[in-house]
Amino acid sequence: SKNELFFDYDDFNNLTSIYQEMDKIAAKCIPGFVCAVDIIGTSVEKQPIKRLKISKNVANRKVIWLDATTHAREWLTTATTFKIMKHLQDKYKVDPTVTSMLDKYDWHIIPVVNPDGYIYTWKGSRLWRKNRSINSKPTCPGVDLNRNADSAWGAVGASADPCSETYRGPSVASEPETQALQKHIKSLGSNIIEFISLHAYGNYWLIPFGHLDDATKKCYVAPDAAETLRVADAAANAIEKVFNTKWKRGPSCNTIYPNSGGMIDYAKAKAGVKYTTVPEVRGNGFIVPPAQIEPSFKEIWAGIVASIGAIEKK
Ligand code: ING
Ligand code: ZN
Repeated sequence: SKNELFFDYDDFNNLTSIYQEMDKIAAKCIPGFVCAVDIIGTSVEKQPIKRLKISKNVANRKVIWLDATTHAREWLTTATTFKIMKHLQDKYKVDPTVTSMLDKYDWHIIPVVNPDGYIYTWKGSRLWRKNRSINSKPTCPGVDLNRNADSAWGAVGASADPCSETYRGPSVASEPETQALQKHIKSLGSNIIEFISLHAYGNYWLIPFGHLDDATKKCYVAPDAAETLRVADAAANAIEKVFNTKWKRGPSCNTIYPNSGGMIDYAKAKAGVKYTTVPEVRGNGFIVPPAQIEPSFKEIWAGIVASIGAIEKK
């Protein structure tokens, strides 16, 4: 957007505009709901990590967790969360699906998990992925925040080299951004009906796990793998119908590549969240035209609605 304080839902926006728009959404909360923007943690460079909560303020209500831009360059994911926030706000008591998604669940939305990285991409390094921490090689800053979490940390598909794009960090959950997310995920625990962490790109609905089985050295298969795949299938099939596209689905380990220290694996293995997912939004690159924002919203919304429907029908 041209004016730095003007928020455009059909364009990409800088962090200042994003945080201002979250406050605006909270200020005109949906009637009957309580909205809050909370700072759930502080980044390496002291930026707040902000979460919009749309709730009924009833203890132990189930929560839909939605986050984006763990990786700085994945701008379409943040834009998609804003379309979802606006849809919730504009269509309550207008669209029956929106009404039920709000009447049944609180929403916790973190549009930018990695504010330092996001700011850096706006300063010209458009393809930056990691956060901005200074490590043992000062010429190579940044930790991959999706390799730093406390789940199989330091194993396959993550690097010990600070210069790598998938640097795992000096120790497990070393980064303040990781710590902030883990703390809030853990405190909600099984109250989270579905943990959704948007990434870009490639049309995937990914579920745990990323790591290998110690004994077989093949991709680890969770005891409830068939059930979580049933839900991923429901999501991916619903998305495919929106624009007649193909979406792959399945455990990250064998659907894209083996990995460790991922946040969806932490949420499932360490915080007791049964259904966790990384949808990889549409596109074939990180730099996409703003015209992709609305179709991405339509797809991800369809996936969320279908996955929640499948979870409810268990
Ligand atoms: N993809 C994810 C990444 O961190 C992923 C894939 C999903 C990893 C789930 C771990 C767990 O590499 C992108 N595009 O970042
Ligand atoms: Zn990513």
